Amino acid sequence: GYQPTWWKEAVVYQIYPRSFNDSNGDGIGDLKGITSKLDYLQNLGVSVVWLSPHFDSPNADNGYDIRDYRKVMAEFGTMADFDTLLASIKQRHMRLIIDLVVNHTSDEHHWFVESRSSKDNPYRDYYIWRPGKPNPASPTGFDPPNNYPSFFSGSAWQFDPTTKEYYLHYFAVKQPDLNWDNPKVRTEVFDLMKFWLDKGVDGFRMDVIPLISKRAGLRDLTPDELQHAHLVYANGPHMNEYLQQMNREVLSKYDVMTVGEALGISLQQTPMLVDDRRHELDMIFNFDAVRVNRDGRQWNDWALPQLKAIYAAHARELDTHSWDTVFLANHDNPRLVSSFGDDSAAFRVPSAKLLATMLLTLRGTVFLYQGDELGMTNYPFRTMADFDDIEAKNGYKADVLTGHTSEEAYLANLRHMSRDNARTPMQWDATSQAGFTTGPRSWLAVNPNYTQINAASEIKDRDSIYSYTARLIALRSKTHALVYGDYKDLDPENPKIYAYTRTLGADRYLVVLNFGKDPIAYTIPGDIKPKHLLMTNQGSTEINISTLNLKPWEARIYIY
Ligand code: TEU
Ligand code: CA
Repeated sequence: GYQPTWWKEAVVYQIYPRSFNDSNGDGIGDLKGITSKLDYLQNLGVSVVWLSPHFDSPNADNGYDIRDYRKVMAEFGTMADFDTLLASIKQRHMRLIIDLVVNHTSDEHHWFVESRSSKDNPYRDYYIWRPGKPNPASPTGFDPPNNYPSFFSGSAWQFDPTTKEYYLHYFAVKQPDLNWDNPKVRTEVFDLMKFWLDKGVDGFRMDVIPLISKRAGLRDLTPDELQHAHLVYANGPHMNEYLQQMNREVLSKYDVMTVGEALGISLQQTPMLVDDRRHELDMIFNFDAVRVNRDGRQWNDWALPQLKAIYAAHARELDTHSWDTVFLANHDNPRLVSSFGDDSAAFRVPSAKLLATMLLTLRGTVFLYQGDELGMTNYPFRTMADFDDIEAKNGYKADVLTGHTSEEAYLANLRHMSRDNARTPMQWDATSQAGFTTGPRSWLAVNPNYTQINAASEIKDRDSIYSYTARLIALRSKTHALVYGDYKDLDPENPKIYAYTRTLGADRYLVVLNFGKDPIAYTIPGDIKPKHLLMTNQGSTEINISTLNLKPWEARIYIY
């Protein structure tokens, strides 16, 4: 049996507000801009919007560095604009979840301003301060307390001259980590969560939530651990205890959904966060699939059986008590069609549709990223000046300026991997700046392919990626078998075809995906006879046969 639940059936659409729609011509997307596009989202058929951070921030990391959790970022508008957005979403019977970024704050948050001012300040213990190791040869007189690396290059420790101690920052220097072992910090976080829940938001996406509990003693990492520090940073000794307290004191009092961004958590560990008998989170994002094409920071070729093996592991490790998520893109990853499909002129449209078919027929709550419903692509970056992202810029200093990597190699990798690929403005129409802004420029350059790839032309075209995605969402939304049904991979080793079934009682669905540019005559394993063709991205009509003549990047959904 299964328990129908709104958030299990949800199709979530992620909005990166800076890049979605600019209402006042300053080149920066804003809340009013989002509100004016809600019909677009409703017509697409998504049921939940996830808004990346909209809080007051100096934008060292585009809002993932929060200065005031109860204030709207001035560039995005006012609290009244937020209230209007929320009310307008609810009016359309959709829901809104917001980003909860509480592993760290901005260094401009007043807690940190106080904390760094003296060792006996009441906020000192809100953050993680340690004395350095004395070293007369170092300019400050000290070395960092341990060898922890930051995700954004260099040490995870920053020396602060006022008190001559170091503070911990897993991400940017301007993102000091909160000390969750301090009960006052937990109370502050729970209070700010209630502030937004009482306004009516429907839940949270929780940024790097497995990192909140730090290892006792903060010992040095071994050379091996240094290769994957996130595995040590995640899943600390009190993580589950703090999440249970959060659930007890806050989440359990509201009808909301939670999804943790689970950096460093393996599929095997996933039930430790999401098993519904534990009362922690509803679901998490596991990175195995979205990062099958990289090794650390390096872009890597990937093969279809690897991806299938990951989805098989999802099915194996998550039982009926642990709900899953399905996603292959977000604001931290390159564009869906460029990474997992083929963004060449010949195959961009069918491969984007194939990927949408896969995402919307796998098991778990589906998360779509803005622009992927149009088949937006990676950006043709030429020089370092084209990038905005702190990760790309810090990496350049750490890798290229030190001579470890050549500029060409670094740029070539960034073209595949850079987070800015996904952050270029939404392509609304073929007018200047893609209709994103009425101003002369946008904060990050618009992809020059906007004259071909844009919402205005796709909305009116029944064969567009947008229209096809809308039909898929409608199908999934009314089909419990595609949400709750069992998943079975029919042909795990096949290097080109991904064929699987989703079944719930008597309802039986077959999905066949040709992952590549070769046409293939494919014989369906077992004695599955496709009876009724529900969706195809290539206009085929074949039914009642066991060998399918698949065109390049063809996707089909059958009832059998
Ligand atoms: O991301 C954390 C994360 O795990 C990454 O995808 C991260 O971007 C990458 O590992 C860096 O190498 C979250 C947010 O989604 C991201 O935008 C923020 O930059 C980060 O946390 C810090 O808040
Ligand atoms: Ca604006």
